[in-house]
Amino acid sequence: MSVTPQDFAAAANMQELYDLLARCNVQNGWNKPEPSLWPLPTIDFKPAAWSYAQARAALDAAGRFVNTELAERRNLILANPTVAGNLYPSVKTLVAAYQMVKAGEQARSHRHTANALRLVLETGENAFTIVDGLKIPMEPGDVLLTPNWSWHGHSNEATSNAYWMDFLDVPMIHLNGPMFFEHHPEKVEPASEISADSPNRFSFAQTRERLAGAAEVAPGVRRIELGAPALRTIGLHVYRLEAGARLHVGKSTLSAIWAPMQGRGEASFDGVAFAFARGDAIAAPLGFAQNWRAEEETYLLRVSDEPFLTKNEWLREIP
Ligand code: GTQ
Ligand code: FE2
Repeated sequence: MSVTPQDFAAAANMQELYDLLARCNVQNGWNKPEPSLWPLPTIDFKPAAWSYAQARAALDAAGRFVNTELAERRNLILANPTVAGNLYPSVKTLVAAYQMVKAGEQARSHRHTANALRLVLETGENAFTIVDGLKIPMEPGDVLLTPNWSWHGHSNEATSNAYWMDFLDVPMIHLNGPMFFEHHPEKVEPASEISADSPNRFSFAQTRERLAGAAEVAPGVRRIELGAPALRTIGLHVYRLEAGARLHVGKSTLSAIWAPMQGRGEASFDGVAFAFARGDAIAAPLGFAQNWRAEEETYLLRVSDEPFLTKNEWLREIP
């Protein structure tokens, strides 16, 4: 029986009001076990790290059992283990994966509303990502973009396997709902033209050159942005630390995944330290101060949700 205005008028006490509200699918906003708003961000995702040496061996094993007929992608999702039951995001807003395409193999073309990028770790000559009909060379240290709804597939025409890292904003799409995905009608999109200077490619050579001319942001530390921003939802920055240099990053609402493009050292999050080497992945969720130290000259790619946060004025320091 539906609740009438007269029922509310007749309520004799608070409990009777609560009983009526429950029958209308309404929760009172003043007496809840958990508040809906609170003064400062809560911490759920914690820092985590993955080793490329381990991931590479896992991909080689997968290469023995999983072919590109069976798999849309031969990839390993870096699900952050610090949140109980988490099977997908690396940080709240982003996911990273390792992927391998064998020598002579192709990964079929598709498109999706998720924005994606790759950091190339190992390739022979003539490994390509095909983006909207153009072959983009994949060389170690390159960062390649596949923006929202662009066709993309991978074609490894080299004599050795190709390994890289993928980064996607899929967790934002899971939250907001605008998920679309389709296969290319021709399986692998035909492409003959090689586009080495595509706006979707930031070659490592060009990144190194730009960093050499960039101003210091801290002693021995330089930083550039790739694109402005690279993707609507994802910002890309590369930091170069000289041997022995340190980088402090304050606590903020930014969520990022860091990937050393070269070098090695240690990253410490409020006292919890991870040694890192080239190709590793380090999840830096919101709410942790970071201290990076380079043991040799080190290039770090930072993949973050900065454009998404700044657009909404949600990028803030956390005291
Ligand atoms: O290479 O297109 O790791 O669509 C996850 C989803 C890679 C890709 C991933 C993808 C891709
Ligand atoms: Fe994709």
